[in-house]
Amino acid sequence: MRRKAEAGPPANGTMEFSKDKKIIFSGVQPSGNLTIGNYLGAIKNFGLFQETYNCLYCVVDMHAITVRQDPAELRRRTYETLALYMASGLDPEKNVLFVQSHVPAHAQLGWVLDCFTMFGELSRMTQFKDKSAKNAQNINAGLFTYPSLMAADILLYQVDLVPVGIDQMQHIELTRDIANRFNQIYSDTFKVPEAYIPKTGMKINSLADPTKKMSKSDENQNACVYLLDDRDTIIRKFKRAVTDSDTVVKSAPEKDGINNLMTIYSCFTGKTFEEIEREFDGRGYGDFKLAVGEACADALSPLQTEFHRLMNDKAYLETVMKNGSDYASYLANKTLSKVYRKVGFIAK
Ligand code: AQP
Repeated sequence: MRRKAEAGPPANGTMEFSKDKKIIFSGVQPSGNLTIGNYLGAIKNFGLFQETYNCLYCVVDMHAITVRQDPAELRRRTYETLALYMASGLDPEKNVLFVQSHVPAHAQLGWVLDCFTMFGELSRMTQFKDKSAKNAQNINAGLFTYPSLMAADILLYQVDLVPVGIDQMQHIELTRDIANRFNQIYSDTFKVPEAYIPKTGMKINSLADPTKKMSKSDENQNACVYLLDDRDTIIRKFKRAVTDSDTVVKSAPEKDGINNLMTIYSCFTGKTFEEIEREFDGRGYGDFKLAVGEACADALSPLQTEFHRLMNDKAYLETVMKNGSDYASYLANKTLSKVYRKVGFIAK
């Protein structure tokens, strides 16, 4: 599909949204090396929608600086996150792939929405409490107002559905509250979005402490399996995963470690918990851990090959970013102008 040359969508890209399709938006922070938690909870599911929805997927670099980042690392990870989106199957001809800081409307709407988000609401956000505890030396205003910027990311595009892991549910609920509040004051302006949370994989836990979420910013490298870990490292990490003193591969409420490994195995193989229990009947945790490691390494291998191919072609990644941000800006500015007019700003 070609874009129109007259006023309207930019002409340099290759895709244009269909009026008949609903809209999807999601993002990932380039705040560390991406883990299988990010993949199974979010990125793997993004590809499910590309034929049936209009999809926008963003690398949210502005969110990443709420925690101090090394600038060169942040730049590298921004390219890498985009390449991982594509290596996971997102076709830039069918999805708008872009970098948040390339579309100024995010920051512009973020400021407006800051003025429609309550201090008490932000204070209750679990992620703010967790990250402030982890970064006690740098509890900055951006960390606190992160959810208003996330609301702007979503509301700019009149989004229907946001695929995320369960940890982001509280932020989506706040986004809905902000949208409803604004709509009530100024009449309908924003679509009120729904979250899409996968049934299996909504929360992958740490291999070192299976009561905690696996997080790319965890300092313990053995707690996480990174998407770019090599096969031996993946298998070694699963072999060392913390479980319990039982030996039977069977899910139970108190067996956090085994439940987590069963979830991961289920996500990578498509097997149900009952099938997994049957497969490992009479075999110990050792056999099971090895099988989880192998299934994970097998699934990630083609993704890694494609990732390395893409990373060798920075110019292509930059073209994808540029086309994506041009089209995203075109869509975002429509909502932003409406918002500016409604709150009483004078049009330029
Ligand atoms: N462990 C997880 N299980 C399932 N889903 C997860 N997600 C993150 N961790 C898990 C989902 O991945 C998407 C991108 O997350 P993000 O980068 O926006 O930030 P996050 O949720 O804070 O992820 P991390 O890995 O914990 O990053 P850091 O350590 O930087 O804070 C989201 O959809 C998220 O739900």
